[in-house]
Amino acid sequence: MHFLKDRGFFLPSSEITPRAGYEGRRDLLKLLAGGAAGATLATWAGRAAFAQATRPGKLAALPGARSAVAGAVTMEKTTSYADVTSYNNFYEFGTDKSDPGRNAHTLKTRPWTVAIEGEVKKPRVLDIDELLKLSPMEERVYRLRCVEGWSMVIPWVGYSLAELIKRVEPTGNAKYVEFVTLADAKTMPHVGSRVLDWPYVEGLRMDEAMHPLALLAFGLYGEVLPNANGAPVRAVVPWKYGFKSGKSIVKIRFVEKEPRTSWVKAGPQEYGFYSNVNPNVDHPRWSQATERRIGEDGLFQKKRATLMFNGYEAQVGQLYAGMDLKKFF
Ligand SMILES: Nc1nc2c(c(=O)[nH]1)N[C@H]1C(S)=C(S)[C@@H](COP(=O)(O)O)O[C@H]1N2
Ligand SMILES: [Mo]
Repeated sequence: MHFLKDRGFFLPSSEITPRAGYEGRRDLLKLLAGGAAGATLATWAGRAAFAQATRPGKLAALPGARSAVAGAVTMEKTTSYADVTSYNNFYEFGTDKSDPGRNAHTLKTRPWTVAIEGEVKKPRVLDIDELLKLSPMEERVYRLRCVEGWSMVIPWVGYSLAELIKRVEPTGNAKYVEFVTLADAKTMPHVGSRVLDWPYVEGLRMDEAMHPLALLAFGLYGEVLPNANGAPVRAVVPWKYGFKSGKSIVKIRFVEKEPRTSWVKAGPQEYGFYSNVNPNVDHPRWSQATERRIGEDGLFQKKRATLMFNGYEAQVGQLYAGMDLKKFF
């Protein structure tokens, strides 16, 4: 393949964590638990820290070293794998939260390619298995806050979107990045329904997309993404409402004009392009001041206060300095 000759685009193979290394980690964990941690093991563990929770063992392993990016690992308790994979929004499979978990088994995640197009010096079509090797995998434990008022804490596996962007070399005309996701009526039963304009499209301003917290995710809980969560590759933008994080991406386009995104098309008064989590800007039909953490909904459980930029203000607030966030909601 021609682009493999392109030195520096992909990781050298020595940098890719071999699967055997990951499998060995479970034995290592047992050793550590038994108090047998030695100096050699400590070095090794430092290179590949592990998820807060153990691997569910349902899908192929996808380990990631704990991210060193500022703010990338919240210490909050993670939402259970069962909740993360059965309470979803993925309208291509139905609008009920339980639909993706029940219906997304029909999604075919191989073969899969992601086309990089538009205002870039190196447009190309990347096979998913090449995209996986582009940069070392990191574990990021992010809050995800849905515009509907619920939230989760999820240990994702992936690398900064910036790693891909740097390698394709955007031109000076690239002001926005558009994510186009799969719309295949044969495998996605709800595509064709009139709830949204398909394909599902999302977008970011270039500086947002280049922020190290903007993640290209391939896995969660140390395994590849379940179909319901947007396999084989999705965006995760933790300071924005969940819908900005497009699932099952097939195209990444660099463009000059603000992309017309699916939710803005569906309801421009309700969903803006920016969609930064902002407790001070109500949705026209409900308050955004509080949220319900999935898994904590006991009868007397208090709602949580929603944080500005979903708690990532220290990291991303500067991107919006001088902008009226009521106007650019
Ligand atoms: N292609 C696609 N991506 C999507 C959606 C969708 O319907 N289709 N829903 C979004 C919404 S509204 C949310 S809250 C998150 C949910 O991600 P999760 O189900 O993995 O928690 O995915 C986002 N990405
Ligand atoms: Mo959402």
